Amino acid sequence: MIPTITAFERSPDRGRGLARDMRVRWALEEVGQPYNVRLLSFSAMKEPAHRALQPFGQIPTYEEGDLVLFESGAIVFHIAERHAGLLPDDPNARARAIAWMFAALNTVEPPIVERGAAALLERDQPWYGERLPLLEDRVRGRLDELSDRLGGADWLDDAFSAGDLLMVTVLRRLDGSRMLEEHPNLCAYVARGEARPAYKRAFDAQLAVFTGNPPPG
Ligand code: GTB
Repeated sequence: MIPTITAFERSPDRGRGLARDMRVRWALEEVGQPYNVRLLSFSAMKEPAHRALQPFGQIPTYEEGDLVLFESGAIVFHIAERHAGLLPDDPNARARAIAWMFAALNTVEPPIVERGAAALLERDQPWYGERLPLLEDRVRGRLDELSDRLGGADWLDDAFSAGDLLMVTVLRRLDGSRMLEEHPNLCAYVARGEARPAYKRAFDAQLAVFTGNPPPG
């Protein structure tokens, strides 16, 4: 059964792979699962037909036979559970990889999203200049801690896992902020993720939505 995911018809990032369908595409590419993509306009995302799949009117969603999923983390977890390659077989290593999935989404992503939302939506507010350093300090705190834990390792817990996949996509949202560059090991970590062939295929596929040039094959 070929799953279908949803993605932006016109991504505000102009195909830089920052929208959350990227993590789902990457997971599917890592496990070698072909997939279809249904592109949605912003208005279609808010229609009842899409809200029946995604209660908050967002992308991505995942449809596979009778199964409909939303939340990118839940979708990546489902893919990792059903296919080899994204979670270790050893039960303890598997549990630790899942902990890193939650850490990416619950501990590291929120301050990054908060900062991004402020930069996008609050820039004209008189208090923006005072608020931004506070938001950036929160991001820096998390990056310091993550950098300390990663140290000189390639991945967060031995082999590459769905935890790394999510963490790399979360850190990529700092693109252009110069905050990641304060931690060379985190920059190298993100670059290692981006160098994976599955990542490149996923990136090219979502960029093609923006350029209108689908990758060959
Ligand atoms: N928790 C949900 C999940 O993980 O699936 C969050 C899903 C979500 O935020 N989806 C966004 C969306 O549909 C797209 S990814 N937004 C439209 C809406 O809420 O009305 C967030 C995103 C959007 C754009 C960029 N960008 O252009 O850089 C980056 C990230």
